Amino acid sequence: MRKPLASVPTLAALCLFAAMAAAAHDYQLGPLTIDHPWARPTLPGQMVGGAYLGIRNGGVAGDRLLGASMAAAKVEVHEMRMEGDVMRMREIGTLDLPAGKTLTLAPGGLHLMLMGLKAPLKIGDKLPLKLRFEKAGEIEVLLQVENKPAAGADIHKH
Ligand SMILES: [Cu+2]
Repeated sequence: MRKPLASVPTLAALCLFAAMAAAAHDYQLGPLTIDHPWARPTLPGQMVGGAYLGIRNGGVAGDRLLGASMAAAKVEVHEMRMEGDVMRMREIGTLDLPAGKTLTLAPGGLHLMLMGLKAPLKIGDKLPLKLRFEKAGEIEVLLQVENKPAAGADIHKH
């Protein structure tokens, strides 16, 4: 007699879940979910880098990202956008997080600018990054250095 195969899909789902859990990492701070903070690797001598993450505000009230800091660099919130045919980057002080919305910092748009890097960011590095919010307070997350395709392809969510 054959064993019932009912458990196979369950097992496959579990494996998939485990694989996703290993690739993605997120953090909860009150109503805020901080999704997969990551940064691009940098070359030796490169003083600046970019860091990215998603912030979902699952609460009923708006909040605001006031800033971020880390030991390895000075961190500023930047926005990159096309003005005519010129790509411009500017510092924006804080980021509004409306209730029920997800804000995504990704290459080519909003990002955390890491300035004055003391050492190159290498793939596999995990760097503590402190995020400061107006209402939810502070949280330390790990910035994972990895190569991701540009253009908002969110591979960890597939
Ligand atoms: Cu920038």
